[in-house]
Amino acid sequence: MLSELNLAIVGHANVGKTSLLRTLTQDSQFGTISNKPGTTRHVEAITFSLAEQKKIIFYDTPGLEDSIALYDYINDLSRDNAKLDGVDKLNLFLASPEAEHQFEQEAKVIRQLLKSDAALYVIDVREPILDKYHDELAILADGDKPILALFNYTSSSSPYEADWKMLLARIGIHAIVRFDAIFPSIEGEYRLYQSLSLLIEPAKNILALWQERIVQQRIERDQRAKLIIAEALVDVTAYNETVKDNMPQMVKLMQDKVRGREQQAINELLSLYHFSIQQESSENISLTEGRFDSDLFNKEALKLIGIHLGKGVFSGAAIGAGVDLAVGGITLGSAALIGATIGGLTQTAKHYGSRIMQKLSGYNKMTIDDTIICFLSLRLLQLKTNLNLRGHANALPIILTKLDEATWKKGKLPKPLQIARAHPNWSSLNSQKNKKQDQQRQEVLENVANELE
Ligand SMILES: Nc1nc2c(ncn2[C@@H]2O[C@H](COP(=O)(O)OP(=O)(O)O)[C@@H](O)[C@H]2O)c(=O)[nH]1
Ligand SMILES: [Mg+2]
Repeated sequence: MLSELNLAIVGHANVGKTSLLRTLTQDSQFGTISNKPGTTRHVEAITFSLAEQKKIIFYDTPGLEDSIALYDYINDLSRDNAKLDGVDKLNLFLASPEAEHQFEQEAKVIRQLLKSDAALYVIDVREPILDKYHDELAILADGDKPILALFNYTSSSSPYEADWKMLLARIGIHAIVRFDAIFPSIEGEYRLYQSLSLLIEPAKNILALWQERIVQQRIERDQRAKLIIAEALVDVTAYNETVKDNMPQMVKLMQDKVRGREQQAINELLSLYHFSIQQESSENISLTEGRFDSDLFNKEALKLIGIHLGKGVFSGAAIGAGVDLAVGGITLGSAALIGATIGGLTQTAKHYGSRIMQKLSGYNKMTIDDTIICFLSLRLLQLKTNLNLRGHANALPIILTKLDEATWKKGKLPKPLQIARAHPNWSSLNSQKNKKQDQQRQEVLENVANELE
């Protein structure tokens, strides 16, 4: 049994080696990915310590760029000595002057291959078989290491898969798995490690521990994500402000604080899952450079993910006191009194001023509307679902899809969250100083998190 598994990721430039490693290690920060060949210039190791003092070490290698010339060079070097086997030939090459010059990059790959226990040979199956791939494989096969071939880019089918299988078989490589580094499937990953375990029997134990660790990491991230969301929801639900003379200004202040709180939760989720997102998009609700494109207080955005609110809700009737979107997602005090003022509130913005203030005298708490809190929860939950399934080499924008019918989207807060309404001191958005982190708040957080299934 091995105590340490050294696994080299090899293959031509630009076939997705670095992408594969990001996906397998669930870390989008690893290495540099680019559609320009030759982005990875050195061997880069990433080590994971496992239980039972075992280790797995992945090596990302540069692409074998000039394999045709290298193949000829190696054969020239060993021409006069028919007794040399593959490993001898590679060592002869590594000791030769060109290993430091013309083939410096290729030498790094071969050195790493010889030091590793096995190699994953990554193939872009969209490519037809060219001479350079043939020569590259012949060189790698000389290393006499167990090689698992990985067909990458398999999310769409390729006419060349059969040709690749034939070429691999002729070189003695029969272990093949299909995968996609950008759109990985859990089963694909499972099959990958099963195949490796068969190929490198002594590493079976390490591979099992590694898989356990990955599964455990998924579970922990999901649980932690729920708490991050619950905390944001409690903060926003418990938040209130006292009505002052200038209500539109107060509404804006509250909206900004809640937007900021949503952003904080998004940042925490992205960092929890080790994602950095920088791409652009304009579909549905998408995340651009780590921010949702559409505003939390935007009525159209609610519709986009499938929340169709009846008129009643918007006018405040359906959810008790909710004047909500009429004043930008902020709910005012008491149902009875608000009921009397709805006419005035929903008509035009100019009613927001002191005239309303007069009508509201005696009712001075402003809170965030249930609908907005539900919308917030859906946005964050959708983001969590997306991050749970997302490959770490995927740099495409995150787009929230439409939702199924659910209580949350009908604009009703779950019971555990409703409790937070009565505890303004639980909210980090409130300026009250006595933010004691009491036991009950912690319980509510956990209960809310449990509702987030
Ligand atoms: N669609 C798709 N694109 C991929 C896949 N693997 C890599 N890419 C893209 O191919 C390009 C090269 O990937 P990279 O990991 O840098 O390749 P390397 O040179 O072998 O390390 C990048 O633009 C990746 O986003 C895959 O499985 N599917
Ligand atoms: Mg690379």
